[in-house]
Amino acid sequence: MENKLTKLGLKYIDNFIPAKKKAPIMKEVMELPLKKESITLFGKTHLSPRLSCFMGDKGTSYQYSKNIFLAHPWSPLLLDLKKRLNSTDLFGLDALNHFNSVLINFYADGHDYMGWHQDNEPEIDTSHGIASISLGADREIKFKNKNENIIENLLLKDGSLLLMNGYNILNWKHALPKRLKVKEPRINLTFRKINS
Ligand SMILES: O=C(O)CCC(=O)C(=O)O
Repeated sequence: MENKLTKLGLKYIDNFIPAKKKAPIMKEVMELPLKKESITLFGKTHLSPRLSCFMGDKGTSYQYSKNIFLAHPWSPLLLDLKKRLNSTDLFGLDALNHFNSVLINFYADGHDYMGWHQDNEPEIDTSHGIASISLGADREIKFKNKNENIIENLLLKDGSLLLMNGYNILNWKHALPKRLKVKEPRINLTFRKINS
C-alpha cells in the first residue's frame, strides 16, 4: 500500500476527522447552496453528476468549463478545517497556509460520480498540492497515468484525508466512478490554493 501511494504521489490518512465532528460538518455542508454545475464538453452542455459549492477567502474565484464561481464565504466548521490543514506542513514543502479555498462535492448515492479529469486549471497552484477529505459512504477513487497504461484504485473511507502532491496532479488523472450498490451520501472537501 505504502509503495503504491508513493508511486502515485499520494498520502492517505484514515480517521483524520474525529467521529464526533462528522455529523456536524455534514449538516453544515447540507445547508450550503449546493448546485449542479453546467459542463460543456465537445460542444454539448450537461449538468454535472453531483452537487457542488466553491468556498474560499474573499476575492478567490474558480473557472470550470466556461463557468466562473465566486467563492462563497467560509462556513464555521469548514473554516476550522482550513485552519487545521494550514497549520501543518502537510507536503514537506516547508510552507504553511497553503489553502485558501475548498471545492465541496456532494454525491447523493452511488449513481453520482466524477469522470476522468485533472485538477490543473490555470488558477490552481499545483506546486502546493491538494488536500481531499471524505465523509459519508466509502467510495473508490481511480488514478490513470497520463503517459503509461497504468490505472490504480484507492478506497476513500469516511473521515479520511488524501493528499495529492504536485507530481500527482500533473501526471495522473483521477475519477470517482459510479457504484450502484452504494445507497448512502458522500461529501468530498477538496482544499486547494487558488491564485486569483
Ligand atoms: O470526490 C472525490 O473524491 C473527488 C473530487 C475531485 O476529483 C475533484 O473535486 O476534483
